[in-house]
Amino acid sequence: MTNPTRRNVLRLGASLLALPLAAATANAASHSTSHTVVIKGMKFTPADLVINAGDTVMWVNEDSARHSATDLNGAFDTGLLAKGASASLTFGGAGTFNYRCTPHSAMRGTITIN
Ligand SMILES: [Cu+2]
Repeated sequence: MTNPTRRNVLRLGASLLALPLAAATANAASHSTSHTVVIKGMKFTPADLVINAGDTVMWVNEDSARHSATDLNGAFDTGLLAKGASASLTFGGAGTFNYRCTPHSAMRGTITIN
């Protein structure tokens, strides 16, 4: 556990935080869940993830190549993650986000928040 793994904690931008916070907060307090998306073999697994508002998604890169999870509309960007690095993001409101890896445009994923 002495490996200096880089870990980013991200928050969604102002536009998304403006979504109903009361509902998201109540949900987070009662049954917030953490989900992991593994980046390996030049793909996101699971590529399509359905979560509840208030849940956290952590992307972990297990490839030698550096990858990112970057929303197509600019809502979030993990930045490039080296092998073994991870980034976490908490989603506050309902919606669907389509994201890709910045250097590898064929790598695609979606996060759907209920
Ligand atoms: Cu990539």
